This record gives sequence, structure tokens and C-alpha cells, in this order.
Amino acid sequence: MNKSILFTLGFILSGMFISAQTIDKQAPQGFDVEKKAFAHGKIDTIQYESKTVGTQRKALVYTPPTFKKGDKYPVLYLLHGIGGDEKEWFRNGTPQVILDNQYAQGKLMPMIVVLPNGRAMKDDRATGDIMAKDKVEAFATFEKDLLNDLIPFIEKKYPVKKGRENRAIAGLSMGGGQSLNFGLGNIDKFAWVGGFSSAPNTKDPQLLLPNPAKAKELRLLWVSCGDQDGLMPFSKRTHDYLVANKIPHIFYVEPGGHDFKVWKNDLYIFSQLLFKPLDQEKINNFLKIE
Ligand code: FER
Repeated sequence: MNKSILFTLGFILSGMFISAQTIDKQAPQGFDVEKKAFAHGKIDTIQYESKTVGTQRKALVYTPPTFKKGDKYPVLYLLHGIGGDEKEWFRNGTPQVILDNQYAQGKLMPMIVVLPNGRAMKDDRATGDIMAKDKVEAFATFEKDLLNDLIPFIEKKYPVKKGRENRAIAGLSMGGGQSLNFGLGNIDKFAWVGGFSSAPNTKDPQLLLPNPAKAKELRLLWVSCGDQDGLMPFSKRTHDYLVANKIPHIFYVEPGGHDFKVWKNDLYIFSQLLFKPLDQEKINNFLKIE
């Protein structure tokens, strides 16, 4: 082998090594553009009986392109914001496209993604004054609906791997606050927790995590926010508390405001980390400021 071939080979191999050690920071162009040639997952609308609310409630469920009834899957519960409902992610964030594209590139552990309605009240539509007290309170009530009604329904109806290691919760804004509140409040139920641009409904750190050592049982704790987002203080104070208490986590400050450009990027990166072994070196590289 001559020297230049050896050099080229070495270069390619070192590139492979480096890329295996890093996590994408920004989704590449086209990550959210539907590719006809790729296999597509499926979206179902389901209805479940909510004892918490006393109604039949709706959710969307995305199953991956390789979905087979005989296999079992972990589940990501992906929550919407204050102006949304169970269709908000689907309409504005196109998770089905983002995930299909990643499956085609072998970037994801096959998982089921549930898009619930996080406003747990009889009229759960995002109409009228979305900031009204009863509507905001319904985002807190959703904890009971999720744990006692929706999760048991999903685990009965779909081939789901059970247990905390196979359950993730993440969301945007109000849904980010819910994910941190419910995830950190129920570490026995969720091992993977992500808050994207979390809203003021995020509990104060001392209430969110009164026993910080417990959070060491998490497989992933993700807190992210756009650098132009007015809600940054809620993510920052959570991050500061986690640092003060030496709790491993990802605090990702990304370019952008309070919008779907940021949340789609979060979903792209967060979903790649789910249900896989995660080494600290990879996380450290990701967090390094370039
Ligand atoms: C608030 C500001 C923003 C608030 C909620 C939000 C309940 C939520 C924003 C979103 O979900 O996008 O003061 O109070």
C-alpha cells in the first residue's frame, strides 16, 4: 500500500472514530423533509377512558417503520405546549418525518411515540383564553391522567416494554415543564426525561427534586432552551440546581427562540440518545463550547 492510500485510509478511519464519539448538535438540512423512498411509520389516533377527567380522551400514537406486533418497544411520551393539543407536534413539528428519516439512517432505537393531550379537563381543546386558570391547572392534572389512565392503556393496547428504563417523557414549553415535573417526580416510572424550553409551570428546583441524589438513577436528564427565548430563566435555574447538586444532565443552549425550529432540533437530538447506552465522554463532547 502506498503512503497516500494509507493516509487516506487513516483519515477516513479517524473520521469514523470521531463521529462515533460525538452527538449531532444541529439537525442537518432536510432532516424534516419527507423522503418518499424511505419507509414510513404509522400514526394512529386512539381514545382512552380517563378516570381522572371522566371522559374519553384522544392521543396520537406513532409506530416506527419496522413495527411488528410480535416485537416489544420502549415508549416516548411527547408533550405539547400551552396553545396546543394532541395534534400540535404532528402538525407543526412533524415528528413522524423526523423519525422516519432517522430510522432510514439507522440512528434510532425503535420506539413508540405517544402524543397525548396534556390539558386534562373535560373541554381539552386549545380554544378561548388558553392562559385561563382552569386550563393551566389542567396541565398539572395531566400527571394523574398520564400515570393512571393513558400509560396503562398504551401498555395494554401496544406491544410495549414495561418498566422505567423503557419509558421516556419529553415536551416543549408547558410540556417541558410537565416532563420535568412528572419525570423527576416519578423517577420510578421514567428513566429518560427531557424539558425543551420549559415554561413557568416547571416547579422550583427544591420542589422539583427535593432529593437530588435520586436523579442519579436517571439514564438521561435533558434541559434545553433557545438562547433568544424569554423563558430561559426556568431552564437556567433548573440547570444551576443540578450543577450545585452534581446531578449529571445535558444543558443545551441552542440558537433560537420559542418555536418549532428549536423543538424539532431538540427532538432530532434527544431521540437519538433514547434507550441506548450513553457514555459521559459523548455527553462532555456534546456540551463543549466550540
Ligand atoms: C407563561 C408563559 C408561557 C405561562 C405559560 C407559558 C402558564 C407557556 C408557553 C408555551 O407552552 O409555549 O407565563 O404561564
